[in-house]
Parts: sequence; C-alpha cells; structure tokens
Amino acid sequence: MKTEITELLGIEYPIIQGGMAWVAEYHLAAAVSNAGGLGIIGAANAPADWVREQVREAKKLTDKPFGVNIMLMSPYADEIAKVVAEEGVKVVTTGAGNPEKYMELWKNAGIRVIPVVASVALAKRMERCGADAVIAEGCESGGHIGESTTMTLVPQVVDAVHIPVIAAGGMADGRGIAAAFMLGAKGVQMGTVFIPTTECQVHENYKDQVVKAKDIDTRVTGRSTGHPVRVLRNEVTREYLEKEKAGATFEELEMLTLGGLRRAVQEGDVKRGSVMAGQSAGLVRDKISCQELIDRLVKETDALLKGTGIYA
Ligand code: TUI
Repeated sequence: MKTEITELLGIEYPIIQGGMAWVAEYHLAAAVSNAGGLGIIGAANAPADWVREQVREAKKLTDKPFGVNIMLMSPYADEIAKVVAEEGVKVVTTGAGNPEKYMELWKNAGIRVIPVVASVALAKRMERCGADAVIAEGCESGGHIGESTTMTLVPQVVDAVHIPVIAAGGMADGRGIAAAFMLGAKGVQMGTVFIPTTECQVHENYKDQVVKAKDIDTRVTGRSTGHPVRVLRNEVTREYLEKEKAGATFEELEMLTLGGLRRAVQEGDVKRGSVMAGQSAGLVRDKISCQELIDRLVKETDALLKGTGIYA
C-alpha cells in the first residue's frame, strides 16, 4: 500500500490513528506505529510537560515514526508547539483551529505538518502556508466536528489542493478505506476503531460501549453553542439535547459536560461522562491488538483494490 502518504511519513501503510483527546496516549500510539501505521499522541487539553513525557515514553516503545496531535483550543497550545520541535517529533497533526502561526517553527524543525480540516477554505489556506498534507475530516467522526460528510468533503478538498489528502470520518474497515481511496484520498485517519484495541488504555466500560454501539447510537451535542461534539448517547446527552432545545445558556450546557471525557475514559463512567466516538462505532465489534487490526484492514483493502492501480 505505497502512496504519497507512506512516502512522506516513512511508514508501511497509509493508516493514521486519530489524535483522540484523553484516549490517544503513548501505549496506543507506539502500538499503531509498530504495526506499520502512524500512531498519534493526542495532546488535547493536557499541559506541555505531560506531552513531553508522553513523547519520551513512546520513543522507548518504538523506533518507528509517530506524531502528536495539537488541539488548538488548548490553553497550552503555544507551549506544546515548542515541545514537539524540541523533542524531535516527526509529524504534527492539528485540530479545532488554524495552526498557521506555528508553521514556520515546525517547518524549521523538519516536522511534517498535517492539519485536520473540515472545510475546503481551510484546506487551501493550509496548503498556501506550507502544510505537507491535510486530513479532511467529515462529520461522521467523533469529538469536535464540522458540517460536511466525508463523502462530500474529501473529493472537494482533493479537487482544491495539490498536496495529498487523508480522509477521516466513518471508516472502520477495508471497505471504508477502499472508498476513501476512490474519493481521491492517499491515506486514512481512523479513531473509533482503535478504541477497543488491547493497547488502548481507556476504561473497559468505554471499550464495551463502543463495541455495543449500533448505527444510530451517536448524538451531536453543542450545535447551538457553535461547538458541535459527537458522542455515544447516554443520560447526559439526553439531558443536554433537551436543555439545548429549550434554549439553555452556554454556561448551563457546559456544566453538564465539564470533565466528562476524563470521567468516561479514566473512571469508566459511561452513563454521566462524554463517550466521544464516531458513527463508525456501529461497525466496530472486536477487541483485538493494533497489529491484528491493521493486518486485517490492509488485507480487506487489498482484496478490494488489488490491481486497480490506486496504490502501488
Ligand atoms: O479537533 C477535532 N476533534 C476533536 S478536538 C476535541 S477536544 C475536546 N472537545 C470538546 C470537549 C472536550 C475536548 C475532541 N475532538 N477534529 C478536527 C477538527 N477540526 N474538526 C473540526 C475542526 C475544525 C473546525 C473549525 C478546524 C478548524 C476550524 O476553523 C478554523 C478556522 O480558523 O477557520
């Protein structure tokens, strides 16, 4: 599965693990990289020292390239931007904002920069300011999302830029990966499918919730506040959406979700916590290792695309 993305990043398969807040820590990232994909440590809202430590721990577990995702709304984003350069991180992905002001620092440090975008406009802007590739993320994804679906966003971004495009949102098996290639993507980013893997350190309740989820089990909270977030439905999403419909204030709604992701990930409180996951949760059935998962994804994709010339 050689594509512009495997070449750019020096990896075996063009499969990138999403930088999931609180979920994507170094055990998972190292396991994905060791299995031939690109593992990512999600910096989320964590302080810069936590990120530095995570990078150092990942290096003990793998000699392969891995990346850090910087969530640009984090109060620590400026500091983390420097830490990744100091620690010699090979790849940076960004989310929830425009990383333009860090671009020079990262390029000078030899970092491959791959912003996550949810629109054509931001993709074009990222290309102009020197991004090596973009991840076009559709609203099937978990967590903070944009407006467009993967099916519509990816080909429009592919048409708008010359740098390689990585598709994200909705893929959990070889069919999804093959479809992404058909849309013109040169790689995929997958998050939800990695949650129940053996190496992922989230609470077992969180893994079970993803495995149990059916097609219609995600909800999007926060559309009215301008910060839409896709999660698995539970007591809190029901309350949240009722309050949102009744015109609750931003502060009232925030109270319901504050610290919710940590509660779900670490304490396993899947009833009152925020269980972020994408719509592909309905496709995720197995608790297997990252190696088994990636081997299976590659085999399934190959069976569909062998001989099409889509990749070498
Ligand atoms: O960033 C994500 N997904 C995330 S971040 C996150 S952290 C968090 N969020 C809520 C509660 C607690 C923790 C969870 N999930 N995906 C990438 C992404 N980026 N999706 C959408 C965007 C985006 C949206 C608007 C990127 C840029 C943008 O506008 C930038 C601009 O200036 O135009």
